[in-house]
Amino acid sequence: MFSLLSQTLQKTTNTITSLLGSKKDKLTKEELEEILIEADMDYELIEKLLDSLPSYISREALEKAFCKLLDTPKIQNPEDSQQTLSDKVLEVKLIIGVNGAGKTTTIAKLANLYKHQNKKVLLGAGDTFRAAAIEQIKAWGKRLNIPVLSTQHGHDPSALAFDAITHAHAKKYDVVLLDTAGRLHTQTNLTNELLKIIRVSQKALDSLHTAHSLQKYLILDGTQGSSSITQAKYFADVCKLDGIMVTKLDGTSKGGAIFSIAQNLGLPILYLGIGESERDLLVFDAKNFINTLLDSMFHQTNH
Ligand SMILES: Nc1nc2c(ncn2[C@@H]2O[C@H](COP(=O)(O)OP(=O)(O)O)[C@@H](O)[C@H]2O)c(=O)[nH]1
Ligand SMILES: [Mg+2]
Repeated sequence: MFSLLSQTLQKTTNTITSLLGSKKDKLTKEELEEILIEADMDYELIEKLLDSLPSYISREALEKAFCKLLDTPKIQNPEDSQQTLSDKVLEVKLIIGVNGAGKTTTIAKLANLYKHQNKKVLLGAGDTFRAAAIEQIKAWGKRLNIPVLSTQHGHDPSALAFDAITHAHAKKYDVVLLDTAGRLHTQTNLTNELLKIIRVSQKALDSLHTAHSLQKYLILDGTQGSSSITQAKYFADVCKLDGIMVTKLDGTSKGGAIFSIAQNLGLPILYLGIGESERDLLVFDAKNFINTLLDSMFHQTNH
């Protein structure tokens, strides 16, 4: 029986097992180094990790070291908050990232998830830069039967954010998922635009005099592996991010980059994108992730 996660990570784990030739009881530093390079952990982190390990590395030792890498400063996972119906909070989630990272698809997946948690969800078509982006999110809305608030191509996305929040409050929605544009070639514009969306959204929420939260989630393309860290840092510098979601892990052998992303940004990884449909979203479980990787390196132990 393969779990969804082990299916998703199959390219990464197959690469590891075939590099090793067979599963081991202990790994040498050279073997581990080669595996981690292939799995796209960034080299600085590989060196740091190898320094902390003995010459012959047991599964237990590596498990401990891996766990440490994913134990990011425990910023409370905003997705963990359990709300009772009596303390209704309007949650606004701004979805940020470069073009093609998987923002709009992830919005559809999150919307589907929240809908199944009986939350009333509104989508905001905030990528007004590309006409096709507005059509794309509208198509998802239609398919999932979730309303989408949109404006015309080229219009100010912060005005759309304001309208979506005001509308969501008036109509008693629980969650607003706001799409954003991801073009990188005009970074100053992107920065200013993002900052304005955040400012306007915060203002709109503050004026409502109701419990609310504004979260900023960064979407990273998993097929880019550790090379996505530069862009991730750019976004983290522009605004205080609340968490990361890594997409397209189904199509890559660069699963080791998850460690690099978590370490370099010090942010929780919340979800993994594991396909193109609305159901292809996995809550990130560090223990499970680590054990899946270890299973491809070591003989099974009885723990
Ligand atoms: N295989 C796979 N494809 C994905 C995943 N997430 C998004 N995609 C695809 O990546 C492409 C870009 O996604 P999109 O949501 O439009 O990216 P955006 O530009 O950031 O909004 C689309 O073809 C999606 O179907 C994922 O987790 N796995
Ligand atoms: Mg999009």
